[in-house]
Amino acid sequence: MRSFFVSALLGAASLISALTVPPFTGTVIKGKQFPSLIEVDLEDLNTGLESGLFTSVDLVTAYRARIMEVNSTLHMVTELNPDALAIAAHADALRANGTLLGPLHGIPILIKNNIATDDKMNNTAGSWSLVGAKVPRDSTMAANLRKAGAIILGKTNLSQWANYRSDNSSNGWSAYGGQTYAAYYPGQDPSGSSSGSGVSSSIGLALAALGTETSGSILSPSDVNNLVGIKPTVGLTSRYLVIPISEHQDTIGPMARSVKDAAYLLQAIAGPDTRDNYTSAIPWGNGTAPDYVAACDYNAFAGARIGIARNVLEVWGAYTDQPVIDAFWASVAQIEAAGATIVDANFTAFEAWESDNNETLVLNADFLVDLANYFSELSYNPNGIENLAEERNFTHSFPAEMWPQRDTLAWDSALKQGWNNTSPKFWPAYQANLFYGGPGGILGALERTNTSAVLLPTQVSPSIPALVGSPVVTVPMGFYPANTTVTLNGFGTLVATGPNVPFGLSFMGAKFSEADLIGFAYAYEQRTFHRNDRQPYLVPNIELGDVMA
Ligand SMILES: *[C@@H]1O[C@H](CO)[C@@H](O)[C@H](O)[C@H]1NC(C)=O
Ligand SMILES: *[C@@H]1O[C@H](CO)[C@@H](O)[C@H](O)[C@H]1NC(C)=O
Ligand SMILES: *[C@@H]1O[C@H](CO)[C@@H](O)[C@H](O)[C@H]1NC(C)=O
Ligand SMILES: *[C@@H]1O[C@H](CO)[C@@H](O)[C@H](O)[C@H]1NC(C)=O
Ligand SMILES: *[C@@H]1O[C@H](CO)[C@@H](O)[C@H](O)[C@H]1NC(C)=O
Ligand SMILES: *[C@@H]1O[C@H](CO)[C@@H](O)[C@H](O)[C@H]1NC(C)=O
Ligand SMILES: *[C@@H]1O[C@H](CO)[C@@H](O)[C@H](O)[C@H]1NC(C)=O
Ligand SMILES: *[C@@H]1O[C@H](CO)[C@@H](O)[C@H](O)[C@H]1NC(C)=O
Ligand SMILES: *[C@@H]1O[C@H](CO)[C@@H](O)[C@H](O)[C@H]1NC(C)=O
Ligand SMILES: *[C@@H]1O[C@H](CO)[C@@H](O)[C@H](O)[C@H]1NC(C)=O
Ligand SMILES: *[C@@H]1O[C@H](CO)[C@@H](O)[C@H](O)[C@H]1NC(C)=O
Ligand SMILES: CC(=O)N[C@H]1CO[C@H](CO)[C@@H](O)[C@@H]1O
Repeated sequence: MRSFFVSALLGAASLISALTVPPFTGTVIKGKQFPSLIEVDLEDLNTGLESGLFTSVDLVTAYRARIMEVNSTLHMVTELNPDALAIAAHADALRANGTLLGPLHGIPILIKNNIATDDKMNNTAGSWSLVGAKVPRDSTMAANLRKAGAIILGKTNLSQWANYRSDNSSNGWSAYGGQTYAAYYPGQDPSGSSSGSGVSSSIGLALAALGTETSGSILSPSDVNNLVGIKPTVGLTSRYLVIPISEHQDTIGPMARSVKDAAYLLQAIAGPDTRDNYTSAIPWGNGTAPDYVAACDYNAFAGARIGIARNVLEVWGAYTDQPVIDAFWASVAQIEAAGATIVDANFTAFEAWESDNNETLVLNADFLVDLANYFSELSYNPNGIENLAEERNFTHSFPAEMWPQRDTLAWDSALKQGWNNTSPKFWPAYQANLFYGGPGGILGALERTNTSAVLLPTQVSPSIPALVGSPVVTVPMGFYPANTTVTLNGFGTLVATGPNVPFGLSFMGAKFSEADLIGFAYAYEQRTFHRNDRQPYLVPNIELGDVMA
């Protein structure tokens, strides 16, 4: 099985190298040229909507058709919102009479299938146990999107339970949604756990998507799907009615094709929420929030001090491929040329952290409590599951959950641990995390070196900021070259690295410094535009012009 798969992929490799990449020709609408939906940004869409070139109904129709074109190959969307066309028609009616709810008015957005909506869509985290479950109201993320005028187009596939179930599963696989694949190489590992959000945003199946992150689940799929991903500070975006892993590490953020689009989305979803008291840490409270869109500044590097976690690069260099390292140092040179002062900003406790296991203790302890809390919020709970032990029983006895081929070792370990985040054992474990992420990690590095951001290749950036809930923004930095040897994931079913697979650059900052990070990410993106260096092997053909005939 494994060797058959590999040889099928080697055939695909010659296909890739033979690919001469055509520039996207876009579409003609009412005699006017309009960019392809894989290239449009929010401002393009708003120009088209405002000038009457097309409507939000046309947008929903086009995006749905594009989803149908590639869904049977990539499995990136688990359900479409049956009300999307009606919501779009309402947005069009509001626009026609001069009511605009904001820059996202009438714009289709996909959300990960762990962010609940009080509508006809399921919220499952990819598990059959939650199919049919109901929530008493929208999650705050969904409510904020709707308040901003966005159309929730559908739900994206994910690594089941946001990758907190198995030790031997594959990224982007869920029992309910099947196996998601990325679009830059046949059979490509989409990474996870916001896998479907990454694939969908990358090939233009919506303007952009929301993902969630505990450690890497926005950053890593943004990395391999050629996207900008913002992992916000824990507490900047409310987790209310988002299926949790850990209250100390979970956060929700945008995955988009440009920094500015990601900034528009962050503006719409960020802010305090009485239903998630971690949001009371937002330093500006209910006062004036930063303007993330205005933070997009071509000159952001002028006079900035930017750090490099050089010791992390050295320790993890062995696991990071040469094309990534080369692109990283080329990027550092460009950032310096753009006016930044570059200094070492080492994570002094990094090597000690590598052999520490307190993060697992904290996540296990949080998951036991936070998952039970989520179940208790449901207004309809189809299988009456109230806690992790019962969820594990369901999963072991429901054949479509594919147990034991896909194990439940993460849960076995949490249940075996036997204590949760109300135990006195929790505090020292959490304090250890705060040390490795704080004084010994990113926060200490920023403070000691008086820098505004620290750089790392995104492949190695998520772990340390995850420990303290600090923000990271990733931007496309390059692609593996055509002669890259194909390697498979641990499960043996997906292409982990191979020709044409994208990778990104991370800007890591202090808590609630998203506006600064967005500025740097924009200044880097506008100088490099690496997103456009290569194209996916699979792109839907249907454009707005095709659905408007
Ligand atoms: C995706 O494709 C499958 C198989 O072609 C189909 O059954 C399913 O309805 C599609 N899902 C969506 C959301 O379009
Ligand atoms: C605009 O249309 C919407 C939806 O039909 C309606 O609720 C609203 O009252 C209208 N506003 C104005 C100013 O006409
Ligand atoms: C939600 O799940 C139910 C039960 O399987 C299904 O009938 C329904 O179509 C799903 N909703 C959507 C929007 O796919
Ligand atoms: C936050 O809310 C949780 C339950 O929702 C509660 O256990 C905790 O004590 C609260 N923390 C603060 C600081 O209010
Ligand atoms: C924001 O306003 C809400 C309700 O008005 C209040 O409960 C909350 O404490 C305020 N949060 C902050 C950080 O000021
Ligand atoms: C950072 O770490 C690297 C690798 O261990 C080392 O060579 C360098 O001197 C360190 N920089 C500072 C400022 O400590
Ligand atoms: C957690 O951190 C403490 C303090 O640094 C350390 O003694 C302990 O060995 C760590 N536990 C694990 C499981 O790594
Ligand atoms: C957490 O641990 C406490 C103390 O052992 C226990 O009473 C409580 O039921 C546990 N909570 C959950 C959700 O398991
Ligand atoms: C799990 O299933 C076993 C065997 O069917 C049963 O004995 C046990 O009580 C169940 N545990 C929970 C928490 O439901
Ligand atoms: C996954 O692990 C379980 C045991 O934990 C094992 O039964 C199963 O065969 C493994 N699956 C694969 C594909 O290796
Ligand atoms: C790929 O080609 C580059 C030169 O274009 C070369 O430096 C590199 O070693 C080659 N890599 C492999 C894996 O053959
Ligand atoms: C809803 C949906 O798109 N489901 C698809 C998920 O992927 C599996 C294959 O892995 C398909 O069979 C489903 O149709």
